[in-house]
Amino acid sequence: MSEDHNHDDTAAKPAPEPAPEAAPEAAPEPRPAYEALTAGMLAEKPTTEFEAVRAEIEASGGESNRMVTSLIQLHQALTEVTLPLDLPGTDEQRAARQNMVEQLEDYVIPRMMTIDAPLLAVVGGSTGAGKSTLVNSLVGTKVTTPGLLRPTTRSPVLVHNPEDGRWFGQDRLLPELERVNHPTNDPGALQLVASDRLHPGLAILDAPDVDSVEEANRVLAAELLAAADLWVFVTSAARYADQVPWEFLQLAANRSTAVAVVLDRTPTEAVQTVAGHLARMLASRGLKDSPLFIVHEGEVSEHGMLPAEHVAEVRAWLDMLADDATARHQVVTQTLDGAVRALTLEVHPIADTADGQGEAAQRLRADADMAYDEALKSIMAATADGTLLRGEVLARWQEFVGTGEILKALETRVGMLRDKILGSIKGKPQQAERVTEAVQGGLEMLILEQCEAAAERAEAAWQMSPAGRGLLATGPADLGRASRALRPKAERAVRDWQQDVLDMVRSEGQDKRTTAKFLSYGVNGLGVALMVVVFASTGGALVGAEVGIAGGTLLLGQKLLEAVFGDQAVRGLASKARKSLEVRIVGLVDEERARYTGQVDALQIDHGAPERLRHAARKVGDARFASQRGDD
Ligand SMILES: Nc1nc2c(ncn2[C@@H]2O[C@H](COP(=O)(O)OP(=O)(O)OP(=O)(O)O)[C@@H](O)[C@H]2O)c(=O)[nH]1
Ligand SMILES: [Mg+2]
Repeated sequence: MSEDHNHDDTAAKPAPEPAPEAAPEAAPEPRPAYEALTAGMLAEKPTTEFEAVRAEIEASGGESNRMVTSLIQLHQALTEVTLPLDLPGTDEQRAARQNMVEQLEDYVIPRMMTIDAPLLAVVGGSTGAGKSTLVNSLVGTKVTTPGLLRPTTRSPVLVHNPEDGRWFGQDRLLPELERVNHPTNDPGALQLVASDRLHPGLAILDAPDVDSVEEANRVLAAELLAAADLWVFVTSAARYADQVPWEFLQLAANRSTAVAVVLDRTPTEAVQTVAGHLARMLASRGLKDSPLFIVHEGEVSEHGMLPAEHVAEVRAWLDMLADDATARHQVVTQTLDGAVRALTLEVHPIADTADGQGEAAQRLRADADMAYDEALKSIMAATADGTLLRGEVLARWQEFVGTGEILKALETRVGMLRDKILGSIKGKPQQAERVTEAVQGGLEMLILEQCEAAAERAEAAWQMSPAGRGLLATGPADLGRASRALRPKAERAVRDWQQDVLDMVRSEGQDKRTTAKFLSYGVNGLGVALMVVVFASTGGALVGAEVGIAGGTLLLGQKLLEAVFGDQAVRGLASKARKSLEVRIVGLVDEERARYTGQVDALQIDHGAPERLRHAARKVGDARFASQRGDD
C-alpha cells in the first residue's frame, strides 16, 4: 500500500466524496473519569487502589466485588468490539453500544461500588411540565430556576442533605459532569446544592426536558435519567400523551427502573379524566406498580414555588424513602439490577453484529485473495508452459540462434559435428540483447495484464456486497485497476531478474570463463538461453505444447547450455532462475493485492472480541445470580 502515486492521484483528480460514516469506526474510549474510578480493578495482583475500593465496598456492606469486577470486564469487552463496516443496522448497534458503555460508566459501575450512597431521584419529563417548580417546591426553597422561556433548565442541579455531600463527588455518578456550586447554564456542569430541607439518604436532581427542541438538552436528560435510582417523571395535562416521554417510560419499564409519575399543571376540573387515562396508559405499558402523584395547579410564588400542600404527598413519599433504609435499598437494587439485566441482554445483538462484521471482512479478504491468487497462478503458468515464448520472444530467439542447419545438426548424434555447429553460434551481442528486450516486454505485459484483470475481479466481487461497496467508496479511487506504480515496478523486477540470470550464468561459469565455448556465447548469450529454458520448462523438461515449430529452437537453448555447463548444472540453473522469477512476481502481485487487503486490515477487526463480550455478559449474569442467592 505504499504507492506514492495514489496520493498524487487523489491530489490530481477530485477525491471521491469521503463517506463520513464509513471512516473506520473508533471504539468508544473510556473516559478519563471512568478510568480513574476503576483504576487497578482489573490488575491481576491486587493493587493498593484495588484494595482500597474493595475495602470501601466491604465497609459499606454493599454489593460483591465479584459483580463490580465482572461489570468492569463487560465494559472493557464492549469497548473492544469493532463495528467498522457500514452494514444495514450498524448505526443503531453503534449507538446502542455507546449507550451501554456510558450507562456502565455513569451509573452502574459507580453505583455498584457505592451501593449505600443516597438514593438519587431524577426529576425528568416533558418540556415546561413544571419540573423545576416541583423541585423548588419539594425542597422548599429556590434551588433551581424555573421559567417561562422554553427550555429553561439546561444544566442539572442536584440537591442533597449536607451530610450526603461526599457521595456526589467528581468520581461518583456521572463522572464527566463537572461539579460546581453556583447556578450555570453549562450542560457539562452539575450544580450541587446542600440543603437540610431534604432528609439524608435521598437526593433530587432537576434535569432538562426529555423532549427538548434542543438536542443537547435531550441528550443530557437521557444521560441523567440513565444515572437515576428513581425517575420522578413529570408530565402535564397538555403533555401526558406525547410520544417522546412515553418512549422513555417504555425504556424504564423494560429495564424495571423504579418510576414515580407526577401529573402536574392540570386544572382541577380535568384532573380526574386525565389521571384516569394516564393510569391506564401506565398500566398497559408495564408500569402499573409505579406510584402516580397529582400536583394540583396552583399559584406559583415569586420564588418559583407552589404552596407546600400541593406537593405534600410527593414530599411525604420521598421522605419516607429517605428514612426507610430497606425501602430505599429496594428501590436502588430494583433499578440497578434492572439495568444490569438489560445490559447482559443487550450485549447479544451487538456481539452478533460484530460477528457479522468479522465474517463480512473475511469474505472481502477472501475475494481479494482469490482474484490475486488467480493472477499469480496465471502468470506462473504462462512463464512455464511456453506461452511467453510465442511471438516476439520466439522470433528474436530464432534470430539469435539461427535456424535450419543448426536444427538439423542437433538431430545428428555425431558429437563432433554437433559441437562444431553449436560453436558456429557466435556471440552476436546485439541479438542476445534483443532477446532480452523481448523477454522484458513480454513478461511485463503478462504481469500488467494479469494484475489488471485481478483488480477488476476483486472490484467486481466487492461491488456485490454492501460492506465491499462501502470500502470501495472510501478506498483509493482507482482500486479497480492495476496500480499505476505497477508498470515501473514490474520493469524493475524483470530487469533485476534478468540481472540475476546473468549473474547465475557468470558464477556457474567461474572456471569455464576462459573456455572457448563460454567465450563464444558470452554471458549474455548463455543468459538468454537460460531464460528461454526457464520459460519452456515445467519441472526441467521442455514442454510438449511448443515442441513442433518452436520446439527445436527451444531445445537448442538447452543443448547450448548443456554443452557449456553439463546437464545437471543446467537443471540446477533453470530451477534457480525460475525460483528467482517466482519470488519477484509474488512480490509484485502481493503489493497489488495489498491495495485490497490493506482496506480490510485498516478495519482492525478483533475477531475474538464478540465472544469475549458474550463471555463477559455471562460472568455478569453469574454474579447477579450469586448475589440474588446471597452467595457473597
Ligand atoms: N400556574 C402554574 N404555573 C406553573 C406550575 N408549575 C409550573 N408553572 C410555570 O410553568 C413554567 C414552567 O415551569 P418550570 O418549572 O420551569 O418547568 P420545567 O419543566 O422545569 O421546564 P424546562 O426546564 O424548560 O423543561 C414556569 O413559568 C412556572 O412558573 C403550576 O402548577 N401552576
Ligand atoms: Mg426546568
